[in-house]
Amino acid sequence: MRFDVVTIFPAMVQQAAGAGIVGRAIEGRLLTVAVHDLRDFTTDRHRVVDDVPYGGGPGMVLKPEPLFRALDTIEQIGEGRPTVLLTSPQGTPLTQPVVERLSRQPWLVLLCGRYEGVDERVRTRVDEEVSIGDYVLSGGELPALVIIDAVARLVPGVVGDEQSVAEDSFGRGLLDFPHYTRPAEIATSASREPLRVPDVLLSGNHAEIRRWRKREALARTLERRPDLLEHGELDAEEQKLLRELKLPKP
Ligand code: 4HQ
Repeated sequence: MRFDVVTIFPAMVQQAAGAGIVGRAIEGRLLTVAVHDLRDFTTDRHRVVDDVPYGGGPGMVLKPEPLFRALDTIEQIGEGRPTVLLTSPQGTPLTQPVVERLSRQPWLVLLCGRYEGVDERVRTRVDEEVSIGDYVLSGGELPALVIIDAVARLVPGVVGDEQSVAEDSFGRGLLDFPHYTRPAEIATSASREPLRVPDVLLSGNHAEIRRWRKREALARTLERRPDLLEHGELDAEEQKLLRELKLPKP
């Protein structure tokens, strides 16, 4: 899969994309991330990318022509047309189903806005606006990196353990269950109880462990994100566990 990112902070995007699991996938040629400096597509001596808004008001707007030239150049690279995304608070909220849909595209272009936003006419070249959440950032670089990270994990081979991707939180539409590692017990101060790993996880009873994890994932989801249970992709066992969790405590 290929990502092309257009930004006024190419070093920031290059740095972050080169780290961790995504960085390893780039080295392994599973992914290509090409970062383009928007200023390289200006034609004036001072490489100006922004201008004042028509109609007045505070802040600056990204000029359209450098973005159009960047897109013209990028679209020459491959055969076929890339899917062009603009990161913006007005966009489609980024959820795991949206991430899955984007991961089926072979080629994404991410336009990173800055300042108050981009000239509205740039949207004629954008296939979809994507928002990473209802808060205001100072630029689209972090959203672009979030999109790349979430999408890249679904490209076969990027995450070593395919099992972990399939079972991940949201992969199943529920919050994750609690995780523990050694030691099985941690002594704390004299007045406090030792912190123990739940016995079931040490039992070796894998059917029990699976049920416990399901119950914990459901209990957490019910407690913290009941909205996630509304769409209901629960199997029969999960529906039963959920009914039990909702019963008043005896
Ligand atoms: N931006 N999700 C870029 C965001 C944002 C978000 C603010 C995008 C500023 C210029 N993007 N503009 N939230 O806050 O995607």
